[in-house]
Amino acid sequence: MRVAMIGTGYVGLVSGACFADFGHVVTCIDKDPSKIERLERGEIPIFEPGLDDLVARNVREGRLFFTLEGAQAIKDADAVFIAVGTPTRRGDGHADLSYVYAAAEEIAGLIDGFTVVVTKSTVPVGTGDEVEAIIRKVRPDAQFAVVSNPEFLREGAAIEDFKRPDRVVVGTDDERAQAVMRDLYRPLSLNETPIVFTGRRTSELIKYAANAFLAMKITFINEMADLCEKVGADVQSVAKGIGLDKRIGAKFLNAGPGYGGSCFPKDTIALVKTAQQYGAPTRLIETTVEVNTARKKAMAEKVAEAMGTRELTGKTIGVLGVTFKPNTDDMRDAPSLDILPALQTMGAKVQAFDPEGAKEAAHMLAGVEFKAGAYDAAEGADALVILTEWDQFRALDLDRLKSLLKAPVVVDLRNVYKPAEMVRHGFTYASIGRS
Ligand code: UPG
Repeated sequence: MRVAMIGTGYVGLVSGACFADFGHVVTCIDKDPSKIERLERGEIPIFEPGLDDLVARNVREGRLFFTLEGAQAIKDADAVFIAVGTPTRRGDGHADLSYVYAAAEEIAGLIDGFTVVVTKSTVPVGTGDEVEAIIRKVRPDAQFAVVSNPEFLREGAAIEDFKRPDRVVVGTDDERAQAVMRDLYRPLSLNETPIVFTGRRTSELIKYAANAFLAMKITFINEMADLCEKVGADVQSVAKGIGLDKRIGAKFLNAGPGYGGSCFPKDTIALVKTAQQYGAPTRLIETTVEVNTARKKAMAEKVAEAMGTRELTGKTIGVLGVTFKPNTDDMRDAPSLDILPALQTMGAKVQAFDPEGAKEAAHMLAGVEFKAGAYDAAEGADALVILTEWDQFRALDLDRLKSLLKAPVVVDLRNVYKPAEMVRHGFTYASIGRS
């Protein structure tokens, strides 16, 4: 199969490389010349484990191409994927679809022979109808079908999620398009991955419903954690105790500083807006958004509380991890973007270390001093905050850490360490939902 992938952001690049690895011939198209130049040189613009090798191998073996000029690839393609950004629109919280519609216009003038146009981008219900209308208007005679095929890729584990997904969702009633989609994902039939064929609008909604449900699940356990702290219970045991019930499931029950990232914050807000627009408000998700926003701010208070003061002037706080999760350099909607400025507003000086995110974070976190390693971030600090659970923070030399800190206060917002162990090492230790 020949695939054209419009957009070489996170989703486009991972999907393009994985489809090439499935044996298809994939051309990734982007309007940003510097990005295409870098990709052609084999440089990957994002940090995603395994992606550099996957891209290099498929380029070498002649299945993966990058170009600024996508016209020929779109003409030749059996399937053209739209994998462009759908950021929150300034002012009203709806998803900004201008890049999706621009891609549809571009495709419209080029498709040749029966072509499946696939929206991979996360798009509100009804966007597929609009994409179809745009193409139909330009080319009333064109043979094409617009399909919704949402991605469920976690950053940091995206290749695994693409190649071994729990399911693939394909939204189209067109049988020819269904056959093309089945062929594209054929390697997954080996491990019997279910492909859920459904209507296009349903598929578009599945994506938002999935992310909103996961965001709600995290927010639920975060509220349980707060309650645990008050009543002297342990949130990790609560999570285990409920998660073993298969109706609930064990995943996404890690309490923390609030969810962040490129998807949950934007998609929950967009779903709330769509639901309001259609007169069917999703109150649970509205509350989830509110609770999560407040939580990120409350984390700065938690740090101050652990330090036993509200006045942080003259205090230095060391921070480990600023990206929204480990194994990524992505800073989009990272909790650090709320928590660190709040600490600074309270008067603190912040020094931080992140294994991959420092470069990106440096210009988003004004006044934060980035250090070369975890121990450097701890040195001379009045408290150390663990904000992102990178593996390398899981086995720190606690005695060394204690000797470097000015005051032995550790605020572990990811429950990386065991309270008893930290107390044994002489730390004042605060974590999430554990006494
Ligand atoms: N998080 C928690 N506790 C948990 C699990 C996650 O606090 O138990 C936080 C995590 O720290 C992060 C956020 O939730 O801030 C999102 O994490 P995760 O879902 O692992 O990362 P994403 O890469 O944002 O992936 C989500 C969906 C994925 C979807 C993608 C884009 O998991 O299926 O494709 O968003 O829509």
